[in-house]
Amino acid sequence: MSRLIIVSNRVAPISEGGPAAGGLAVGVYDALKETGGMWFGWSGDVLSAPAEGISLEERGPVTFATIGLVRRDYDQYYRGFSNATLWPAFHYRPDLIQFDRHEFEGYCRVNRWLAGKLAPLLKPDDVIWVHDYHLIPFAEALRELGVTNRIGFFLHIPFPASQILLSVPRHRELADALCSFDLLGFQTAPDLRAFCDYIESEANGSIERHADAPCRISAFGKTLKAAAYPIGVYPDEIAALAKDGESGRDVQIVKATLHERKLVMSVDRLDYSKGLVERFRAFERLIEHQPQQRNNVSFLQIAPPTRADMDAYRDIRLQLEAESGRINGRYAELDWTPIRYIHRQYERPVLAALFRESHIGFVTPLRDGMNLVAKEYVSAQDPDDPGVLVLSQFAGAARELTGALIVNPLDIDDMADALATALSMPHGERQARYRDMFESLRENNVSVWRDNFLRDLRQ
Ligand code: GDG
Repeated sequence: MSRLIIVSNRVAPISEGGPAAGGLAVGVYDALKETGGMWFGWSGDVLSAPAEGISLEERGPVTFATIGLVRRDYDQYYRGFSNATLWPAFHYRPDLIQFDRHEFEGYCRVNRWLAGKLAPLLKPDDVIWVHDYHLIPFAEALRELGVTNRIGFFLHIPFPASQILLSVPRHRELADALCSFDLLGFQTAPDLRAFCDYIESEANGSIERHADAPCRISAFGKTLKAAAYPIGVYPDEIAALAKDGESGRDVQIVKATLHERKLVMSVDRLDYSKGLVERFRAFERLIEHQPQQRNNVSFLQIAPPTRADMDAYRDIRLQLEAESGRINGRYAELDWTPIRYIHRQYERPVLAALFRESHIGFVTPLRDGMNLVAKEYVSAQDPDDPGVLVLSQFAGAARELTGALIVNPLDIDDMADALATALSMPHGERQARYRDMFESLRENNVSVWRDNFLRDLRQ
């Protein structure tokens, strides 16, 4: 069997218990542990002088191959074009798009540089799987170096509608670069459709569509395949983790301080795409319109920091601090704080156990490629007494988790109503919804996601 080479912007520092906050790291690491292979990318270090070489570290069947970035590369490639241009554009936030042509050039330069570092490590039959928006030009760069291996690309975030993509300067070069891969994978059918629409309407390309196989695309003088591969989790592993953690200290503290109140819970990287401010307001609306709930429920939001050195992320943090302070100031009692907002990371087993303890998983991104937290929440539930998932229609996961209460994250009343419905949902209905969702998570777990993608890439 050929080796699997995973390439992603960030190679997660794998600690005991798995990677910390970040869906790509979680999904990719889970997928790679089983097959073994190499994971190549940025170490997360920002260096004052260019890195001399790659650091290679073996952990069981996985070799981690990492390299640091110098400050200018970090600023242009990572903070700049990846996260100040592509991230907002692909999450339907053209109002937040910043563009600087030097950053775009830095983005392409770093992709070529990384490709140059990987090429000498490759064997002829390696299969290369590149992940996410930081690395759109990566296959083109490898091809320029003469690499002829199969190269696939999976986009973890949404692919935007053509009219949004058109607002990104140099969008044509990006689409052209994407077409240098042999296979493109998207999270959902709408993302795939958006890409195909761009190819047909803006790039003069043609698409051959097949019912149960990837479509075939011809554009920019190249041919490739594309399909949707919704990423999953390992639900049974998460369920076991959650059950084991029940008696843990953190969970006991939360339980003791709840005084029998029900718990609504959310976990997100602190990102403006996650709809946190609207979510806080929806919880406020619930306790405003239904005063009897005030003594009945608490809301726990865990939001670890991410990209904290960027303006848009500082803004969302300040906004959230102001909102939680305002709402708590207005409604808190001597023995009850409505919102517990924690800007810090927790260990995976603690999160799983807290999910199991909570009556509602409140997952309401404004846009999300998939959203693994929604899947983890369902996985962690006690089958005898499961909680209810309230989920945004704009999370990719909403297409599979149809047993959730689906809401529009911009409609505060809709979300508050869903919380009220969830709080009073009968036991039988909670179980039926949970069973449906758990089954679908089992059927489409991370291995299925990986195996489907790699099967299509190898063919
Ligand atoms: C991108 C796409 C897509 C969060 N806080 C902590 C922590 N986490 C873990 C969660 C989950 C992961 O990080 C977050 O994954 P999401 O999928 O929810 O979101 P993104 O980070 O935006 O991921 C997303 C994903 O890639 C995969 O394709 O679903 O749409 O945006 O696993 O549990 N983990 C720990 N401590 C925390 O405090 N240990």
